[in-house]
Amino acid sequence: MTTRLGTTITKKIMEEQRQFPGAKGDFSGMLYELVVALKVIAYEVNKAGLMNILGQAGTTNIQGEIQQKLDVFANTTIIHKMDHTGYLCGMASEEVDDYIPIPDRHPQGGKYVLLFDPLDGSSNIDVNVSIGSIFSIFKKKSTGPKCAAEDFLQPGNQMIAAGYAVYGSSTMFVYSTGLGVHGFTLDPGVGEFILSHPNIKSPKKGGIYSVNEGNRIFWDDKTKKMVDYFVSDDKATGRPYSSRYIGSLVADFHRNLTKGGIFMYPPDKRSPQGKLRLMYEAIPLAFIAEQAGGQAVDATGKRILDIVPTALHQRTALYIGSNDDVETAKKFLV
Ligand code: P6P
Repeated sequence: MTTRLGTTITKKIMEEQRQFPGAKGDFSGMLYELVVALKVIAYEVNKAGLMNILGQAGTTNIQGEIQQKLDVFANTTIIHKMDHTGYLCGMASEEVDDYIPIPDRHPQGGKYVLLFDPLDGSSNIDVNVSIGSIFSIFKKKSTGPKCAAEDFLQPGNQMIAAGYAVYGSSTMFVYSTGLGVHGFTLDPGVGEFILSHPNIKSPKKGGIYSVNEGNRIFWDDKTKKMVDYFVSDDKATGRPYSSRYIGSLVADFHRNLTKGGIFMYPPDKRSPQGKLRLMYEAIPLAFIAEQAGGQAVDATGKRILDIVPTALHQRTALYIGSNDDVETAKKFLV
């Protein structure tokens, strides 16, 4: 519905559902539930400083990373919100070793799988810097009521929807079902996401580059030359670019999505495969970037959405953002 508030996310999801002939509302219902889970996480994140929910949880995740209390909270919130909806046959989380089947006590036979990073940018949680949640949604491919590994290891070009929440100066929800990228801002007074950034398109060429320069000594020469290009003096091509790096992928990505620019996480001596995770970081953001007119490639210049995954938590290098800036980066990769 459109009220004095503007277009609610419910209205936008329904509008989009009508563009999919034969849609019965399962996907829409699933997205509604996911949005509620993200609102709960936003509420906790925004008052974290006032509660005993900051700091470390005293556990580590599959990645070997020390879990923050909010990491565990966000992960549990999404799992418990989504596992009994009947829409999913399984889930996969950055925080959990293997995929998460739907418990037998809950409705079975869901048509979708959900993969997510429940709280990305954990190192920034306790210092009040923007963090986010990222998700990918695929259609179940395997036969039978339960999901199988093949349902989770699909290339991004099979994805049906992706998005993220960014918990910053305001809470935003950005998603795409393949019909463009739409951004919603949470009205905390009403508790509803209102359409604030319809049909986001990234500038074809930006003026920002985002990379952790502290890793320079671990880079190969191609990477050093690429980054040096963006900071060389050449007015005709708008260089030097400005450096902006928050250390929260969602926040860095969201800024570049709207303002234009390129985010790079190259492979290096410490992370030869790259640091970021393919299934629930690179692929969903690549889907969004392409829907907004940008692109995303790995260290070989290959389209992220065409990578055929072989492992749930596999990592990748990532060069993502404005079309022309990623095109420039590709020239240094080959
Ligand atoms: P570095 C956060 O831990 C994260 O996974 C992404 O959100 C972020 O882009 C990246 O790692 C930052 O890594 O090595 O620059 O601290």
